[in-house]
Amino acid sequence: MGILPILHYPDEILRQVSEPVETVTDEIRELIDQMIETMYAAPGVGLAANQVGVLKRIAVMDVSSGKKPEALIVMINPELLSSEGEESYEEGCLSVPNFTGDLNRAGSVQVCYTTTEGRKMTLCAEGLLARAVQHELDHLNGFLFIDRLPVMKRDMIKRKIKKAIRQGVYQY
Ligand code: GNR
Ligand code: NI
Repeated sequence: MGILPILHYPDEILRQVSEPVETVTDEIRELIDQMIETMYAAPGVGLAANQVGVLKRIAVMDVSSGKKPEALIVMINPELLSSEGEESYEEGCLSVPNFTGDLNRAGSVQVCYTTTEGRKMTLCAEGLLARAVQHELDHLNGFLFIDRLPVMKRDMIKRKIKKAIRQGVYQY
């Protein structure tokens, strides 16, 4: 067990497309345990494996932020089956610390995935969980929420991060 360092934009690892998990080995389960610990420590409501430098299609989520143990969801090889509606919500990301932006995404989604036990599951999500699912799926495909912001807002965030890096007050 242990908390893993979270990669920050503009790390190129965050831009790679992650590979499907073939079999859920002990090594994968160990990684998942560390991802869970890292997500709760951050704290965050979700975490994708590439945020801790592993290019595998794994995401963990808990929109109760650890208040309800049963709210923890581990998705291996998640696939979006359908999405419905549109909602605006203020989104943030542990890999883009200190910046948020309002984003339109589907209000509800249906997603299938493999569980830690190797079972296939289908989940219907709405609200913050639907938001987190779409955000984590983006990570697995090399996207960040800032890519979906209006160009003005996106460029402003990128400029501020560049400046912060120059000043040595932003670590990545
Ligand atoms: O902790 C997180 N909060 C959040 C808020 C709104 C929309 C998405 C998220 S996910 C984010 C954690 C994270 O970066 N996961 O990849
Ligand atoms: Ni994120």
